[in-house]
Amino acid sequence: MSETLALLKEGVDASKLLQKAGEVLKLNEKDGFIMPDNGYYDGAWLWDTGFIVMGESYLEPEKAANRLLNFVKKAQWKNGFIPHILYFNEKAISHSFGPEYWDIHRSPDAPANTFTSGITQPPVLGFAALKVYENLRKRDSEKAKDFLREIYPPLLSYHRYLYHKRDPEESGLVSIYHPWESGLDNLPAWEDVLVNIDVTKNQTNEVIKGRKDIKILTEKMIVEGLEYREAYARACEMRPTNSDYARYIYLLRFLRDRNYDDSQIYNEIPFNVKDTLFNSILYVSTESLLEIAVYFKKEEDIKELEKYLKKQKDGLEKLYDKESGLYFDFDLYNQKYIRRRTISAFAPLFAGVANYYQAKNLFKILVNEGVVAKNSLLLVPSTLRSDKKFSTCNYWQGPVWLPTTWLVIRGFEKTGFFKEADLLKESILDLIGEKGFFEYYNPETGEGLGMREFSWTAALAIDLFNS
Ligand code: 9WN
Repeated sequence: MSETLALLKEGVDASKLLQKAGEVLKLNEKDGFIMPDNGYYDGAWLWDTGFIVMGESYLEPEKAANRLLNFVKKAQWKNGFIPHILYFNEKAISHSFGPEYWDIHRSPDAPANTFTSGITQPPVLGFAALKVYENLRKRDSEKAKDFLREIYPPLLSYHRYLYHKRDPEESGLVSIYHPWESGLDNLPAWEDVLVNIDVTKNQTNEVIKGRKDIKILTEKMIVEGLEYREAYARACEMRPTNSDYARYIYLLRFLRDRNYDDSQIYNEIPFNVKDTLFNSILYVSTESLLEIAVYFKKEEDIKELEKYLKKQKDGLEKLYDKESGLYFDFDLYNQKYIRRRTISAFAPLFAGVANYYQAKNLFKILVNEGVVAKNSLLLVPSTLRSDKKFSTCNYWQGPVWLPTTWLVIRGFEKTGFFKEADLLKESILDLIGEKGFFEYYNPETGEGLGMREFSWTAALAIDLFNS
């Protein structure tokens, strides 16, 4: 065990770190929501919000419950859909593409007077709600019950939207329409699908002008002492490329031009993927909804939710590839598996779908092909080293992120690999203790990358410390 962790375990640095984590969440609060960081990401993101309220619920459960309720109430569309960004107003100065790009009010389902994106993100809200409930119950069981009663119907209608509109062929697996919906924006897997999309030079040039993310990141590094050219080069190294972005915008327009109407989109969109990570997360959130339905004795809902789960489990099992020992996403548009070595391959552990032998093998792969940092602790990279796109600093192409690390830790726990899960937990907490709450980290040097004082890093550290 490393020195930092030993200190953390003794409770010396732990209390400091937890206090600091709480401060990060406060720092990033705006209009009653918690932004991913202090302003670069201007809005409330879906899966960030889920993870954030889980961590916050250990500190201030009532606040966390209200925050989650407000997010869902404000962001949800009339057809149950929950978007990946809730903007605070029409003029959000987002680092990327703001409300005007989405123009969501073309859809009759969009909420009036609210500005959101038109795509979703990994549906963590079901299990996040259950965690918030558990922590609130310790303080006030009546309030906890009221929270559950209020959050259940909108979440059920979100899941119904996903199971029906995103899986009309009833395969059990729901589809995503955009790399941003996966939450793992530039995962190497997506390049195999995005090749379907031809973008012109003009379209790429137009994107370059709109890339506030590179501009803001460059300015931040200049403030930290780098020269313009170096800062700009580093910013480009850490983020998706211009041609990725041109394709993101192509897909965004594809959805917008069809008024976000799934019946016009599903069979035509060139990015239609049965994503392992998205489906594993949905599976666990549906299990949580089932638990709530049982609690409130909702007989019809119980049958419905059990049906979704059974089909989805069968679907997830079909994504297993015996030869490599990994789970692969399925590209529905091109009818083929996407054989890339990414963190999504481990997500069925979290769903509890991977069996003992698969889990054992997955851990072996992580040790052999994952990244062992210099202090010999084991970090979970977003893309495995053996994938041809592996990079130590480019966004989801190798760097270590908290949400994916958390999913893998909880996944090994679910399959009974507690020692292995503990090693991963200790490694990541050690890294955070040493470096602080970064957006992501270089898996070899541990260097913090992207934005600082990042909300989900702080929130999930709180969760990992507590359970
Ligand atoms: C696009 C907020 C979000 C995360 C995503 C992460 C990144 C946005 C971007 O930041 O995505 O949605 O422009 O980089 O990839 O997982 O939710 O933290």
